[in-house]
Amino acid sequence: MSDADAVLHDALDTVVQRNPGQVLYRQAVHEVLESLAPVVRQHPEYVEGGILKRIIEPERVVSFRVPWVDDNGVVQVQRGFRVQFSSDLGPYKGGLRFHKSVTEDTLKFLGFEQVFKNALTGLGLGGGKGGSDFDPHGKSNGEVMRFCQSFMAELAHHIGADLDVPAGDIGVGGREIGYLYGQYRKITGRNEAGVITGKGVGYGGSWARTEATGYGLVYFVREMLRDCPGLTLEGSRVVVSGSGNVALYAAKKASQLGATVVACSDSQGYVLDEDGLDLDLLSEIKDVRRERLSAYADERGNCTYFPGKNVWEVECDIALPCATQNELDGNDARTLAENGCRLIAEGANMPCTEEAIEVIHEKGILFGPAKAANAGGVATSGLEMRQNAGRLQWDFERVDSELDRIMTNIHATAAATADEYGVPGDLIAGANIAAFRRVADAMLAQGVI
Ligand code: NDP
Ligand code: 2IT
Repeated sequence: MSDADAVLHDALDTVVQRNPGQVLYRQAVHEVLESLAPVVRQHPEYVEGGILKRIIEPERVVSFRVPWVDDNGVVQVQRGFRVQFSSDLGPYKGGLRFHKSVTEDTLKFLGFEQVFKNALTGLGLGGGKGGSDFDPHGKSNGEVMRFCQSFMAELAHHIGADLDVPAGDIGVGGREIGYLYGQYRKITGRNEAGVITGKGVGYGGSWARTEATGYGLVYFVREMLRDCPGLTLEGSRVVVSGSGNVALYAAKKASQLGATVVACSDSQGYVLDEDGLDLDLLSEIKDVRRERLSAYADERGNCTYFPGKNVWEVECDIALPCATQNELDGNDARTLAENGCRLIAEGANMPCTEEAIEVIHEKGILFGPAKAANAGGVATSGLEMRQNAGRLQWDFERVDSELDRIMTNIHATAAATADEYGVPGDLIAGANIAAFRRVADAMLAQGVI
């Protein structure tokens, strides 16, 4: 084993020893470290500066009790967390996830990914993530509000516009951000708009933040397709998984650019609509009425709902996993390849398992990794922070064109870095190495702190 390999092996071993049972965190670290051998070989200063030992340990993990009262007057208790992973490039930055499956492991994996994703945006953003095992499904607005207020009663002590800036993720959209920000203002007595992003455009939010992750994903796909002769978005057949924020706006942008988006899913099943999904109806059902996807099929007619089935069985040219981690495994990747899929880009964080990624490589499918492909959401959050700091608001077109520029640049950087380190076309390695170098150089410059 070379020295570089030994250092990387030791770092992964430390993660395994120190974090028993944290399988998602281990998977996320493994994927990054696997890419870094060429860069560690060329740059002994990273080993001498202890960078690999330092980046695998979050700066701080805050864990707290979140008591709230449900509509029946019963006291409920949830767990809340904020993982402040790295502040080397700027304030900790990353979303909040409310989902029943959330544990410290989930948020450490997401926080670790966020550090590298944020580095790729080129903005001054550190990395963090937070959330709770609260399940918003089926809760009334009043219950969601009381939960958010209790969550913020503790979180407020740990965040700030120059310290740590949360945003949304699974289960946290515009409604929750509004309640969270309102409670922050109440607690601090201040209008500190830059403390949280994803706010409504009427009270300090940025135009295009709602659309940004999905739109950015499709801008990234457009760039990838320059290396895919014979396939363009125009005329392609696309499948997305999920039907939340990322899935909906990825589908909208893909169909604006001429694709037919034939299927999407939720945790209960998927819908296949050969004419192309009616995205206004989908948005009304999921975003406004907060109903299940099965309601879409009931109202739309002439399409089929498959309860309990896996959306990756649907034939497509382009697959966009936009739901959750490890939702696309090795068998799904084989099915997609057999059905002629030529490009997979990750809208969700770590949606493809390690085995899926191996199959995708073997089969020669183009692959856009999450840290690069879904960075448009946090990049636009960075633009929201910038607008808040300047006490101004840009129009939709300006934010959208900045987003497009950033996504185009991330693709170019990942592709050029892959070439430079001898793995042309490997956007996973290109993105991981480019992001690592930016964070590592900032750490070296600032000393061992
Ligand atoms: P939403 O809560 O808006 O939507 C999540 C969607 O994924 C829902 O359709 C949900 O179905 C489905 N889903 C969630 N968990 C599971 C599960 N365990 N199994 C199957 N389906 C599931 O979240 P977002 O769209 O914001 O986030 C989706 C993904 O994108 C996440 O991985 C997130 O980390 C990532 N992401 C989000 C960004 C953002 O700006 N929002 C930015 C970058 C990445 P159901 O309602 O049935 O649970
Ligand atoms: O995973 C992500 O990048 C997000 N959920 C968005 C984070 C943000 O701060 O906008």
